[in-house]
Amino acid sequence: MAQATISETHTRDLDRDCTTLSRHVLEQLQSFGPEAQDLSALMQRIGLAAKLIARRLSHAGLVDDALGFTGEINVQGEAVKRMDVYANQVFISVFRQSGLVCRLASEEMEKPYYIPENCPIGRYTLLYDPLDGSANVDVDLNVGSIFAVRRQEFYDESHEARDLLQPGDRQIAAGYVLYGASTLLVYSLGQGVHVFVLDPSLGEFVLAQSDVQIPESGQIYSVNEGNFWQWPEGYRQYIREMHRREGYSGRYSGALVADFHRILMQGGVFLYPETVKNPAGKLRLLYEAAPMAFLAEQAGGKASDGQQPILVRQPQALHDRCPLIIGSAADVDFVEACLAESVP
Ligand code: AFP
Repeated sequence: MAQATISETHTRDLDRDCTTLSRHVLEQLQSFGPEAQDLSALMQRIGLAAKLIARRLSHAGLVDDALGFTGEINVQGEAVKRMDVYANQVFISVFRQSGLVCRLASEEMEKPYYIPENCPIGRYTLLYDPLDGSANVDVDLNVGSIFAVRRQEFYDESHEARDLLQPGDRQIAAGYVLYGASTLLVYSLGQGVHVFVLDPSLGEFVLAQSDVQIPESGQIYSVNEGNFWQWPEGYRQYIREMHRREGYSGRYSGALVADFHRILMQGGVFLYPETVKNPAGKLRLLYEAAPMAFLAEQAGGKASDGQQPILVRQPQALHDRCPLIIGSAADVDFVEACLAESVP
């Protein structure tokens, strides 16, 4: 086989290092038009938010006021962590004076946050979970950020974000950041799923894998089995079946981003069923389930609430919750079949 010349090797390495988020968006959209420029700049800002959050997480144990709770309760009725507040504020700060996003909606804010100076030209809304799995922060385990981008239809606050109450198939981009052994950013513009790794020496997210496909099936199931007796019977039947099969492993970290990333790479299924405590499910539709469902479908997988695909589920309110079954197509089908069988 012919050896690559030194100059060919340099060109290949440099090309790889230069495939940053902003360049990748332009390549994907094959355009330098205004929409492509906006989305490219928007992804770059999300990358900046991710770097700021990763930086703080990397030495949180040494920073006063980085760990623990604030003493407040958020709109979801959950105790707010200091890192939740910081991460939420990071997204607001990076989008100020950007001209890109007029409105931000997050798990941590009861109502959408308007950035008036951006509104005359900012045509998008960013929905996000700033720090998914934040209970993991204090024990130095994986956490993530989840985001989705939608086109904005109304530009004043009196409409109360009614345009956001539309199914997830209206998302134009979605992704997540995984703060793990390395910091990863995974995103899709509706043209496949692509993985970027933060190269600390460059301070840039660099393309590591493009067009990731979820395996058709896998041997991992990811669920909080502590809730077993709170689930509908169909989920219990599915888990009993997994216990009987050889080669299957349960893996659960308490952070959707981390658990989904494993499934994306290795196949299998993540489940968060409805429970007695959370009869509508625990995960938030608009900024957790829908962005992940967008990615799953783009990677050839599936995402369901047990009755219908997540991407067609109609939200009734900004902070709606839903059950989530997501991952390899064959595994999601099998969970749905167990649910259908158990219906009296
Ligand atoms: P936060 O986003 O409030 O940190 O919640 C994390 C999460 O929504 C999701 O990432 C996990 O999969 C799930 O909750 C864990 O919940 P349990 O602790 O009930 O298993």
